[in-house]
Amino acid sequence: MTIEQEPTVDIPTLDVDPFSAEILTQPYDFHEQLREIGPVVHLPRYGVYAMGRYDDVHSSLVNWESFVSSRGAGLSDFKREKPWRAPSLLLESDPPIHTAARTVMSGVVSVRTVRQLRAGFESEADALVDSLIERGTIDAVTDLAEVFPLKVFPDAMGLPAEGRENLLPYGALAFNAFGPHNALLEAALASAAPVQEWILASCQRDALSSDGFGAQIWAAADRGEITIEQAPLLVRSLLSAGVDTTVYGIANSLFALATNPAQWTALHDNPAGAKFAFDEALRFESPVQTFFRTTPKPVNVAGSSIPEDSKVLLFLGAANRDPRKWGPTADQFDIARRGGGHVAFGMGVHQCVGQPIARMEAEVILTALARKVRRIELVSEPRAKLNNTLKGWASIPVALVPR
Ligand code: OVM
Repeated sequence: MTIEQEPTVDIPTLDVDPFSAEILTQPYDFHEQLREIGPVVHLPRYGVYAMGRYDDVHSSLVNWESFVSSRGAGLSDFKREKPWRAPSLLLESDPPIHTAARTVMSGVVSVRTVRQLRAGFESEADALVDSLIERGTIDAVTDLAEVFPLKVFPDAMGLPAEGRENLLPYGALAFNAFGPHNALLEAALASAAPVQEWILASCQRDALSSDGFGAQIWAAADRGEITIEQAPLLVRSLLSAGVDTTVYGIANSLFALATNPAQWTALHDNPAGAKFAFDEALRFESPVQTFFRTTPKPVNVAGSSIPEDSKVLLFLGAANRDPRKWGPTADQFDIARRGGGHVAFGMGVHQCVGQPIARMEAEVILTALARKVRRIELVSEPRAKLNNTLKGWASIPVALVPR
């Protein structure tokens, strides 16, 4: 190790593994420790720096020149290690290369294109919720949060029906791969080969229908806005980031609502509040807990100097519960809060490009539930789902009491 890589003396150290099963399932005490100990903390376990305060996480996300993405948004530094797949043109790039890709994607997943999908999503949501109410007791994850996005999103992409079971394992792999090479990543990699092959094949023009997001990306290549070689990589971004994230976001919303009955009642009384409930749920239990950046130069954060070539772990989930930003009730789920301003979608040039469709999916399914379900009650212990980046649930058994 060279001198520049030693931690700066005034940066405190935390001898903790944030990717251990304990912290992945119950991160909030650790988050508090992280925020309280200082603006920047060194984690010797991985030789990285970390931030958990809202203001510092926010400023670092916005400062793409000092905190670059082109060396990877995970623990691995692409300058030193070969990435597990070809780097994403969106997530793992910096301006100006990032800009052309981003511009195309913002056009494809725009508020306008998503508006056209809304009515179709609403009828899917109504039908699903009706059938679940009929059953009475369901699993809010496997019967609901996984089912809805896995129907509407691949349809909107223009994917064939066959092989869609590969989408969740691929997302799980991609998000585990941002973390260390631990047992979680090992397990995800073990069965990954056929999954990766299906995803790769599904990014090609002839695998996609002529009217979906996939076709629109290929059309942008035909117009010369991106190259033909870039088109399948951009399709891959939507398939990587577009499924698990929404499944976790919907499941986490349902967990928060089911365990806070007064909040469910408030939503049932005013289903139009679904979009605010979703933002508050993303703040309260952020599906994407962390992303890394890399410092191409030394950088000063609130008086702490982070050395050049450092990996920096930004705790979105900790920033979203920082009492400095959210006040003394930061740890409470309150749909009246108006949690806008959270960093669950990131911030700055890389802020989630799929946001319009993610928000619409969540709003539509939560609205259908709010209208039709008077109470949602846990019937047995929820089971956490472990992932190096995503926080959420494998199972949330609930009873749905119709209105
Ligand atoms: C990508 C991407 C973007 C955001 C998240 C992500 C797997 C992937 O462009 O491939 O997670």
